[in-house]
Amino acid sequence: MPVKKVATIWMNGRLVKWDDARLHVLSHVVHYGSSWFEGIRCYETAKGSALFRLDKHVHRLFDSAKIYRTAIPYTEQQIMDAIVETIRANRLRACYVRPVVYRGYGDVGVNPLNCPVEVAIAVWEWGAYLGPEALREGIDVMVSTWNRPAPNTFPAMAKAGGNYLLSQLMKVEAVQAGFSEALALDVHGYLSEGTGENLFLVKEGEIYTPPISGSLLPGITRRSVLQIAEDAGYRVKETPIPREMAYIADELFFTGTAAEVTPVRSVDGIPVGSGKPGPVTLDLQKRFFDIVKDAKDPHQWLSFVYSD
Ligand code: PPE
Repeated sequence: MPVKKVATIWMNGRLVKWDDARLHVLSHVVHYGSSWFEGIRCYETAKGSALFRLDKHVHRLFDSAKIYRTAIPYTEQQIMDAIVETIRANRLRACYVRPVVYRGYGDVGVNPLNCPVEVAIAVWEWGAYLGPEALREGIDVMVSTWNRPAPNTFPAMAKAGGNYLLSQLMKVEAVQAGFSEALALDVHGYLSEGTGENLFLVKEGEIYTPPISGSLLPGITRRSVLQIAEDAGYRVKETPIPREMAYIADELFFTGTAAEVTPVRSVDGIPVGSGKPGPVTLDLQKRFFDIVKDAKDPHQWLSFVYSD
């Protein structure tokens, strides 16, 4: 689905026309994957347009760059303000926000240090990530033949552009085999995450998710769903999970900014539980949407974009 254009994109401190947000083909990022990015959703809530956990996302962007010894030439507050400014300039009520930091045009060669650190923020309207039915009906996934990176190789805690080459290998394999999404194992064979989502499963009333040592992005939706589950009185465990748990779980679901809370109805052709989204998944999905749609926000996770 092509991106729905809006008027402007924020680039290095100013708003430029959508079609003018370009970079040079010899930019470092094009050759060596040197970018760090975020995905943030702005929801049209009952109390007005609001960004979900803006501060956490912007902080993770700075953490991602820090791992790569890259200084972003703005403060976190300036990036948060620029995000709000970009949404307002495009008069959007609900949208997806993509801030990206990248090494631009300077030297060619692996060493990034002589290439400028540039920042852009794009916003556009983005619906359900895995298709309109996915949130209601659940999706079919396959365990990828590719593994997540081993410790001390590609840092999974950085949301770096280069990491998504692996996600692409997994996604293309899954889609070409007729699945919606891939589920990846870490190098030890434990369940890790999807190509752009964290994984949860439910077994005998308890909720499980792999720990951050499981080669995964520490998702902000993951952290939020863990909190929502605890608030609701569920027992939650962050623990290594063997592959076969995915086949015998009562329920399985993905979380992510784009994917929100998406039920998984089969793994490798084996139905998860009854083969339909389960009650715990649907309860957590509802509690998540109560926050972002109805603005029932006990933890102050929403920041409002317009003052009207
Ligand atoms: N794991 C990966 C690999 C990942 O990319 C994401 C977000 C998550 C987990 C969930 O993290 P969080 O959004 O903080 O809950 N993936 C983003 C990009 C998706 C894309 O196709 O682009 C997203 O959901 O915005």
